[in-house]
Amino acid sequence: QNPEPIIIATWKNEAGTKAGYDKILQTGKALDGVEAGAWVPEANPEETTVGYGGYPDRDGHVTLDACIMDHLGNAGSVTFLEGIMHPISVARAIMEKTPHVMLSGEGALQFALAQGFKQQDLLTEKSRKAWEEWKKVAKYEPKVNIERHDTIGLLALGKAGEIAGACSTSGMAFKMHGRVGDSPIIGGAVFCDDEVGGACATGLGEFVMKTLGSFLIVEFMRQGMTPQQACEAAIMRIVKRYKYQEFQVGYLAINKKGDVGAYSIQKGFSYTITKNGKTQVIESASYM
Ligand code: SD4
Repeated sequence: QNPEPIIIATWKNEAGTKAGYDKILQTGKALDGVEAGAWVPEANPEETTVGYGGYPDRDGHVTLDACIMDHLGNAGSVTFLEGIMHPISVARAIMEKTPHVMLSGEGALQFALAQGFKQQDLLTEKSRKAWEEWKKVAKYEPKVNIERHDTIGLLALGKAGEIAGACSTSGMAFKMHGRVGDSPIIGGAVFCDDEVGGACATGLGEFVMKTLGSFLIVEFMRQGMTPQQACEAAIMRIVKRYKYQEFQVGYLAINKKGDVGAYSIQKGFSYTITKNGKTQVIESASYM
């Protein structure tokens, strides 16, 4: 058991992990922490990969994917959602208030509105301009670290040592309309099991989906690997099979003792950790 809360997030997300950590201090719950952590980039118009201000798809729509999972194995997920600033909270509401795990598109929006979420335009002037600029050549090229992959994936241990995980994104910039990535896939971008620990993912979602990375990492930890070894083994699954030179995937994992692992294909992946009241951004090791 780990009575001292810990929260980690993909990339440089100090404001997110701090907000999540403070929330865990208040309510005790890891689930509240990962949700509060995701709210920060979701509401930040400067953050072009998550929520409000996210880059649109090639047709100019900001479409959001998110998921959340708790220590009891409950999960909620939302895909292809438009016009709602906090998809993570819609995912949580799906988990807590419906018999389903995943709602998508128009149906997800109707559910969110019925739950009292407010609809708003999420395309900022800055992101609209970036899209206009992109349209001149209109080439979908998800280049490594160049587009600032910074989908937020979060894992936390709450005051009872219980685990939770979450992920929120606007997906790959200028993707096809209707494209859904790994971020709402339970077992893809997020998985946790309170007997073992949790994992989360960022990067080019297609490869996380094809290898079901977060589930794989948790199962590797169950078999005895450390979080670091498990992240490395999951990256090797991708490296062995695909043209890994052309894209980035990064994984984070935590076990019930609070040991953390991080590994990516390319250099340039980092993660943020808040524990004992202190926040640090740490450069991940990488395959390349
Ligand atoms: C996706 N995994 O939609 C997301 C993108 C991402 O930082 O992680 N960006 O494929």
